[in-house]
Amino acid sequence: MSNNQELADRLARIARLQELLGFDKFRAISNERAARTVEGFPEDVIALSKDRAALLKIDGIGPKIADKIIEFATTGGIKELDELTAEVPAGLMPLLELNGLGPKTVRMFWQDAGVTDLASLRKIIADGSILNLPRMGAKAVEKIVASIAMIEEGDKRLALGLALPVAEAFVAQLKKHKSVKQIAYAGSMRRGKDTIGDIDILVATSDAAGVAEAFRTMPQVRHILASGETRSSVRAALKYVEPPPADGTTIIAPVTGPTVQVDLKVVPLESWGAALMYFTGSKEHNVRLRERALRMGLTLNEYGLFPDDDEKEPPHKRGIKSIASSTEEEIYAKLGFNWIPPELREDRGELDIFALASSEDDAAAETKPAKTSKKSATSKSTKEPAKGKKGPAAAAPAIATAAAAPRVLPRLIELADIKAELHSHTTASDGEMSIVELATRAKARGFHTIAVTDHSKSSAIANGLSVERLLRHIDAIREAASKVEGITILAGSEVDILADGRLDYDDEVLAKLDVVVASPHASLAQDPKVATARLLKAVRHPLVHILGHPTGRLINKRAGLSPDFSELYSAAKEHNVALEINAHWMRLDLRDAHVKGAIDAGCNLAIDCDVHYPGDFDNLRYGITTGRRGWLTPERCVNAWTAADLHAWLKSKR
Ligand code: DGT
Ligand code: CA
Ligand code: CA
Ligand code: ZN
Repeated sequence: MSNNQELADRLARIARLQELLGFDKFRAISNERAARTVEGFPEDVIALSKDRAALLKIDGIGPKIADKIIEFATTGGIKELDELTAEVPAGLMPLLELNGLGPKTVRMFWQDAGVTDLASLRKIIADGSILNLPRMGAKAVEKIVASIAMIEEGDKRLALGLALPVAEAFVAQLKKHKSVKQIAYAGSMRRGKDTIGDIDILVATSDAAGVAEAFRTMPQVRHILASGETRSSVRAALKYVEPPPADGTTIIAPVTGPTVQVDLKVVPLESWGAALMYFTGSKEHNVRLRERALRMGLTLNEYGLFPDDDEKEPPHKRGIKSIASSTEEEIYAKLGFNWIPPELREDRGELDIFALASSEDDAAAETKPAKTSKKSATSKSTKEPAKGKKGPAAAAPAIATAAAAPRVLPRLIELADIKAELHSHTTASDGEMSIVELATRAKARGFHTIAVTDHSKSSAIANGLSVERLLRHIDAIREAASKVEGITILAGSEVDILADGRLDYDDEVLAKLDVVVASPHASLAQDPKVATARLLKAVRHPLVHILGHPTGRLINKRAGLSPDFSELYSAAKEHNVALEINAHWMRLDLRDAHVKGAIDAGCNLAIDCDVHYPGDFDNLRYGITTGRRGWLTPERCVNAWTAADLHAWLKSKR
């Protein structure tokens, strides 16, 4: 931050505090005005402060302000500010950020109702006492409530499952605009992260203004944050009624409730691939790509891949033709890579798969200028150590392995690979469907197997089954299995892992089940050591097949257990237990990084929907995305196995 900005911030703060303390308003105004002046002043005001007379010549700076500036210049602080700060509760200042709340009102809340921060403001709203305060009618309070919601969600990342439907609705609706040639969401959403900061939509169109207008007037748009020729930004309501009614009636988006930021960027059609790549990120992946381009004597930006001619002005602005720009495939290919699935673009090794190619260039870059010919770069590389390695001795085997390893990315799991659901609930516990309905829906999705796994006895809130009820339920499952053809219905249970790691049913009961999913549901704030012991005990249990939602985390709501994951992975591998990726967008547990850890450790994984309602099967996509982000292949996903392989594994534990 510049000197002027720092000084201006302090003066503005003084003004705010004076207002909250109810000082004569002209004092606050003079500080506020000085802040503006300093902020916009072309020279460094601090440097100027050596000459008091010069300061005083500046319009808006009187003797009192000049003294404060000189004090700040010499001591780095302003005593008056410290004194004022001490008089006002720290939580009060942020309330000034709320839309429609001026200092007078905040002061009134403080003095008349004892409000000192957001929490105490929320309290007088909740108990209705705010309505007894002057000028506080229902309308005014409603506005404050909406503003609090905005501020709170503004700094929270949103679950992918809440944001994705919004993005899809935007894309689907804008696609109808005839001028649209290409449209897609990019950013963390395209990479499939479990939470997103905002939605980034790219569009190539011959009518930028028309599309921007259509974007800003979508029914779910609640606030317009910015609107320019090539960039618009809005906050959109999360709950959106789909599909739009055919009769043309307006879709009513809720007026209050959570929103998400949506950015729209208009990009040229000829640089569609480059823009999509750039705005998909991640930043770290892009940095690696640009480094790679530079080593090849090229430069990569959101407009394309260009020859690097060391000119300051970007090549596309000088009419230079790109080497590749219209598709991602082309650009990756020109850089020596295969197309990288967006879920892998995190610089977690996805480019190092092509290690030989890049280490050649790394080695060349150390000894030669960037524009050496490819030939000399290659001949050098066998002698030079690769960058980042400790020396020739360490580098040699690394290069040898890279040469031996196949230079292709693994074939990641896809939605169509999934042929079994192994974690589902019926009306016997807390599900909404009967056994037959569940099985029929699974069959309609092309699954060969469904396991019915209702809750165990300790899950009282979830209507967990007593042993007696479970035994009857097993009979009911067997009977349904004999009635529904074309799918194998297995009798299972989602057995609670109790706080100490014991399971919720005795072994002789568990032995009657085809599938045992063991999951932690309570005591989820345990110490990591205790949690590790608890989960290991379940994994080592000879009758357990799957460790369900291993940490119990709920996105934005509950952190869940944090066991020693490497111990968990090795135990799961040793005991042939599959670790679950619970596909519900609220869980995504295991999460991406832990899936990668489990894959690297040699474990198998399960992707299950934890079906309670018919719609829950649709959460599979989130489980798949999370699996892909963890480099999961169909071979390592038990739900992608053939019926024969899956059933053989299940039986091996009986
Ligand atoms: P988010 O929204 O926080 O979940 O994460 P992203 O990855 O969607 O980030 P966002 O929305 O700030 O920007 C979208 C993409 O645009 C990002 O993944 C990479 C690209 N991008 C944005 N700013 C920069 C930048 O300063 N440098 C580079 N290399 N790329 C950027
Ligand atoms: Ca984003
Ligand atoms: Ca963004
Ligand atoms: Zn569960």
